[in-house]
Amino acid sequence: MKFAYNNVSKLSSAQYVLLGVPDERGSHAMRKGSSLAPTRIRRVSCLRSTFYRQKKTSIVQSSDKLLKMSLFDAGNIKKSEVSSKVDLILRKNKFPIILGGDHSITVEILRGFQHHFKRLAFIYFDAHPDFVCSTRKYYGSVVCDISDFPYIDLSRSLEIGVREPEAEELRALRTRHLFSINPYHYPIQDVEKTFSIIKKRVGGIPVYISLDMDVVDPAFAPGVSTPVPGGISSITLLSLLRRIATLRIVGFDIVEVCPTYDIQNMTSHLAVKSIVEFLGTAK
Ligand SMILES: [Mn+2]
Repeated sequence: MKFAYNNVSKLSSAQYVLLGVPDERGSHAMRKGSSLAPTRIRRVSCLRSTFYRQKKTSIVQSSDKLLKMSLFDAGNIKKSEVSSKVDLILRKNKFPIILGGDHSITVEILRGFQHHFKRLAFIYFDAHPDFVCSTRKYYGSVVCDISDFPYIDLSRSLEIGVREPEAEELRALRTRHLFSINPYHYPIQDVEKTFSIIKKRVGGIPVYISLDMDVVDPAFAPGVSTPVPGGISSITLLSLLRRIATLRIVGFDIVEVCPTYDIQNMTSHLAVKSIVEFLGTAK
């Protein structure tokens, strides 16, 4: 089953290319199941976005931009294929949207960016900094792993929603000068203010968005591998994505959705809505 908004039959005619990576080998979480997310998110996208009005209609036509955009769902791929596939998508001037899987997939995605950008900022939505450097190549070391890439500019990047850091990660954030908007110290729900900070930080250079669904409060997104209370609401996330979509965004991933712990697929619904709102407002 393809993502509901798939509307072209080949990669070359698409503006956006969606890929699923059903792999959770990089996760150390007790809760298993994030490898089921790409398939579940697609199925949920079709459930909600398809309805009957005279005849079967395939998508909710919520904006002109959404109607005009072209998206190709290229299916699921192996983690080992991610960087070369992303490289190919970028070589063809397309925009990659990747569904994980665990968060370590982001490292493989950004490896695929290396020949395309001299300088790249990231916006990292996550309850955790993922900035462990004492252990590497797993979902807790993503930021340390990607900071090895010379084109990643930590001084222009930021994390949003971090509320359960390890001591080692707090030190890394400080010494490596990675900015973090922490919900204990800052009202992230003030979307305009938050966006003005984001814009000041990443504005003017190409930006990659990584969305770990555990940034959202478990009340809105219970189906994640490592839920942490005190997260942002669905509407805060969606409003921020709509603002961020107007910047120079060059890629987007959604990771750590864990369907086995979800309630009525509400986390997959939010994942679909996140993509749709992004597509509906992106430049
Ligand atoms: Mn993460």
